[in-house]
Amino acid sequence: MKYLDFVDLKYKRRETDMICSFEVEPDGISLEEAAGGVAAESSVGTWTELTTEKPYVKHLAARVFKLEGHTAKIAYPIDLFEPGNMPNILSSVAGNVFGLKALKNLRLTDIDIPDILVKGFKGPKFGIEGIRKLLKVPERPLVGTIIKPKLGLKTRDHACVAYEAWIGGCDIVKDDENLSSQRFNPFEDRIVQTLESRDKAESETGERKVYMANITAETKMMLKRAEYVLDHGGEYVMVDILTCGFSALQTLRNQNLNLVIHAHRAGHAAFTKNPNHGIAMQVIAKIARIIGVDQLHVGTVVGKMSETKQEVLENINALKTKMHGLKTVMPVASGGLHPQLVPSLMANFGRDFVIQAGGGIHGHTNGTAAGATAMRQAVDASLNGIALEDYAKTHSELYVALKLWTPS
Ligand code: CAP
Ligand code: MG
Repeated sequence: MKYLDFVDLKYKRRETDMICSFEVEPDGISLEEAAGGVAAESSVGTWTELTTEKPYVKHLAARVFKLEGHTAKIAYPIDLFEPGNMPNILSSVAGNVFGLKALKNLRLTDIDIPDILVKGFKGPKFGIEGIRKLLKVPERPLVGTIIKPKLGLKTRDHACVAYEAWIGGCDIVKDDENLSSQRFNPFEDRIVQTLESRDKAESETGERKVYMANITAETKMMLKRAEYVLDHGGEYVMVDILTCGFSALQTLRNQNLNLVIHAHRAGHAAFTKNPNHGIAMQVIAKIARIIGVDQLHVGTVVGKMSETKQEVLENINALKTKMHGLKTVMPVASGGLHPQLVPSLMANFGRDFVIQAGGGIHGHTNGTAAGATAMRQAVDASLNGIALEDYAKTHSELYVALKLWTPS
């Protein structure tokens, strides 16, 4: 089969087909041939016709069934894939194709995995509903912080900063994406001491508090650390899902541990940021949901990272839209956030999300606890439709935060 043999604009997609949308920018060949090339190289074909081809292979060929502008929709017959094996699926549809010389740029913008394949994965264990039940926070956005500085704090100091954040009003405290078990803050000591801080903060505030321990490591070690968190009364783990890889994430989820999985996406922008090439974040979001994370970073629109409003709304939609009976995933807004941004965050996210701030809490002039309180005050004001400036007149922590971070 030649590249053009993989183009069939009369093809009627089947319910069991996987459907991928690509933005295709050819280099020196026609758009149709380039789109056919993507279908070929991501299914059964290669750059030339094969003498080894058997007629029974043809039914496995992916088909370009729609070509509008530079958007190609490709249908992949289900038998191309091994059920329950996400790396295998991605090695086809998100594998070699990005490197073809015949393509100037190629971007996988969306993926629709059929019910029969989704059933091979666990999906989220808790989802938005389960997390709200666990934290006993029925409605408002959750407030979280990342321990800062990212690295370097000794275990004792880490646990103290966590305590301050919880006492000030944070629901969630998490490790930063690059903290694992370095000499200055070994994993097991950190778990014990930080969960002690959590318990103390819970008994003093009467609020449920959670700690998202970063278990990112070699897979066996990651499972051991997840068990350690569970054995010491932890309820959440966090994983850098892209640097760990979907295989490791699947292994963790398939243990079916009674732990909420928070997914950090460190490294995503290497292939999600360039609007003409790579993989759109909403594709990653759907994959992570199908495998079974409970929370995922989706961008902020207003913070320090570069995602557009449209991209962030697409990411949120990928986590919350109806999808083959899967639970929803809690979107996480993080990156350069501070109290002044809460109203615009809620305008884009609604109430079902986590507002996660590191610098925007630990950078507060009066310290971490005041920073956390200011963030809660901003949420309370926004929930009640009160302008932050007005609320700040009677809430000093918020007043200080607005002074500090409101652009002049
Ligand atoms: C935020 C953060 C998060 C990023 C991740 C950081 O800290 O801890 O890792 O938000 O990006 O290390 O930058 P600040 P994204 O609150 O101090 O900015 O959420 O876009 O994946
Ligand atoms: Mg971070």
